[in-house]
Amino acid sequence: MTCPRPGIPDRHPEALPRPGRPLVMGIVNVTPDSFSDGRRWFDPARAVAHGLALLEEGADLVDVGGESTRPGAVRPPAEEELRRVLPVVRELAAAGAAVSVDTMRAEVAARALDLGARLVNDVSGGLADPGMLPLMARSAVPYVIMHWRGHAAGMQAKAGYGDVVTDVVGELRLRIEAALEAGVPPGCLIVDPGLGFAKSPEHNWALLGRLRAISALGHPVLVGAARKSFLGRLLAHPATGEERPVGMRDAATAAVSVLASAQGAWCVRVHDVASTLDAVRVTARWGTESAVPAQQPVLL
Ligand code: PMM
Repeated sequence: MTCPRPGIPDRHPEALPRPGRPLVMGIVNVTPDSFSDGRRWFDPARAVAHGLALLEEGADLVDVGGESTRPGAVRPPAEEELRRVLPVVRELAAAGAAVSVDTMRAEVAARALDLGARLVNDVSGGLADPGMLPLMARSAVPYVIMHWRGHAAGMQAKAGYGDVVTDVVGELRLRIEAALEAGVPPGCLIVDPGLGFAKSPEHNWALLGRLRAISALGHPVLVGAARKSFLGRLLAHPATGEERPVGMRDAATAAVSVLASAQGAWCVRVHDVASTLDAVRVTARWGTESAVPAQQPVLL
């Protein structure tokens, strides 16, 4: 399957990287309130410097977002999201980076694409903004559809499932169908189980353990486990029960990256690029049958 962005053939430098191993997407949160790095990169100049540092570490893509999706977060107005994200996308794209924009808003996605973003990462899978799927149909760029049940403010109350894997696969299938109906080319679609989004730690572990059920949807899979609280809980202090602090979850994140890669993930989205890049390189060299993803989307 290909994702035909007009005028950009497969091997064009603007196409996404294709390193023969799972891609590593570095996170640049231009937010005052993200759980893992809120406020650290809120200033645009610092966000750009951080994005460049991630590229230096070897990130294949940098994912720029201006809205925190931590449970309970309040949405910024669209103007504010644009103000946060656009200067950072512009500078990183101008520096030659493969930039992904993490947004649920069609207007933000459209403006970021105009400035050179190459991928749209929509955690709502097209549910938050009715303009998103038509935009993706017109733009024909790689588009991440994540499993989502509602905005951060009330999402944890929606974490009720029969069998979480069956339910998530079924709901992702509906979003794929909606995207195809809107005219998004099938080769542009990437799917993501949405770890932590209306999910308990048990739900996240079940989804990771059966990741192949997500790849069976027939699209490349992106996994975003980095530093999330289910890892903090797993690694809680044995005596006090206190969650492992956010900044001390990168080894566990790299372990998830290894196992997700071995199950055929196309891309892992992480804060600490260096550790995960080493980990996926080892996995690819190990030669597990799927450490080189079977499904390569898109322009690649
Ligand atoms: N998680 C967060 C934000 N964006 N995008 C995708 N595709 N998948 C995710 O799991 C995901 C995401 C929240 O994590 P952060 O605050 O560390 O960015």
